[in-house]
Amino acid sequence: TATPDWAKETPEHKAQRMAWWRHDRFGMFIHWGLYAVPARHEWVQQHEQLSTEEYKAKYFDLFNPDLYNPKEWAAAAKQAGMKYIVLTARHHEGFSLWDTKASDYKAPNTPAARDLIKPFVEACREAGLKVGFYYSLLDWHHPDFIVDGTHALRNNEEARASNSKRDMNKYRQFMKDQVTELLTNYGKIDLLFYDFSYPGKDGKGHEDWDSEGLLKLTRKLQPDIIVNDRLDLNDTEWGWDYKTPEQFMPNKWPEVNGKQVPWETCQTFSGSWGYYRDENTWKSTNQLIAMLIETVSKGGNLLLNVGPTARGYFDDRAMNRLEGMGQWMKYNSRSIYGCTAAPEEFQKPDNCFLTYNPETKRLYVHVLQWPFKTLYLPGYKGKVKYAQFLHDGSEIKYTSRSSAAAGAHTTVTAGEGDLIVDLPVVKPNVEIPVIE
Ligand code: H79
Repeated sequence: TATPDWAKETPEHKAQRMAWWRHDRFGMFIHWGLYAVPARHEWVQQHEQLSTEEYKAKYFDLFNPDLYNPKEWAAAAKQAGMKYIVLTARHHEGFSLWDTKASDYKAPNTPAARDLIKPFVEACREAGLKVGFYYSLLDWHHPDFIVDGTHALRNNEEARASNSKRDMNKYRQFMKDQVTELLTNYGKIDLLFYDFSYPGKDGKGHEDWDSEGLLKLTRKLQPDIIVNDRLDLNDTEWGWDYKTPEQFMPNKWPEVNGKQVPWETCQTFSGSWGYYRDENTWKSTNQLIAMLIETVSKGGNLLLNVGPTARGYFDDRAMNRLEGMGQWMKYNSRSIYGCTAAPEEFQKPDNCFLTYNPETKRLYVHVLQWPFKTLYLPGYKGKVKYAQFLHDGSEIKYTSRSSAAAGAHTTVTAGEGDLIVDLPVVKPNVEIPVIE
């Protein structure tokens, strides 16, 4: 597909637009909507086959986030070391968190009785965080959205029969009206996460959304905005800024046409995105820190999700993990911000992830499993000037095979080019120690 004129930009402008995102590496996703009330998955309307009338009758008047304080959200994100927040302005259920003119199905008409996006944006800015919106391409509420394989009423014959009266032209205009509001009324917006395309039989893709029109509008209203890859324009260079593996860790830096591309994995604490009270599959703080490190070690960003409760706060399971990550980041974020995959000449030691800061030329060895006294750095001889623990800046001694005193009681098994690092027997009191 040829690049349309409106999408043409210099590589310099693109690099400039993406600079903060490449540097920051760690953001917060927030999934919040009516589904926080039933508290059993953000797809509950679809899972339980509810019509939008039934769903609205149950939950719309119960949406009363009396403890909503976006300053607390921003503080929690900032404390965790996150640098940007992406909030679901509207998810698949079709409920808008802001005072949209395009729909009555919105927060101001619930007991919340106000635009919930405005104070969110203000709180983020005040905390120095970048602001992004998630915007669903699906809408199970809109009367013109053609019922398909993802729809809450996908198995309902009556609903399917209504498709002849549904007009996707109107739905496309509705999306443009809403995106215009979001990108006009809240100042500078740094990122837009469109979700998602599923082209094919009983699905929808770029023609159904008018993805090109949406993207054109997005870039016109916010020329420096960063846009994800879910508009089904994936075969083009201009149709997206970064790839978005969902709850998935690639085995290496993802490539498109043989070229490594910007990417961000979005991940959850427990599996679902919306607040799910009874889900018992929460990842540990240690796993989450390792996930962040692994992501950066492969050149990517981590967008880690919180599902706030119906009353508007982050529950203690979420807070606990955010605090744990923040504790680690407080002492170790130098191995995350501005970092990326290590140059290929540095091989990953056993049970470690590597990150690298190309500006300072510092290499970071994240030791996931504490070894007994010795860590071997394969082929690092001559490439290291000094080694220290990142968390306390204390020196770490190392030798190479030729300089190691091979007494009768030791058998040195390192290779010629390896470095042999002397670690303390007791693991330092930090979740995942980092050698700088
Ligand atoms: O917002 C969060 C999720 O609710 C949303 N994206 C994240 C960020 C999301 N959940 N699932 N998906 C996106 C992909 C869903 C795919 C499927 Fe299907 C829906 C598999 C089966 C039903 C669509 C229809 C694709 C295949 C058939």
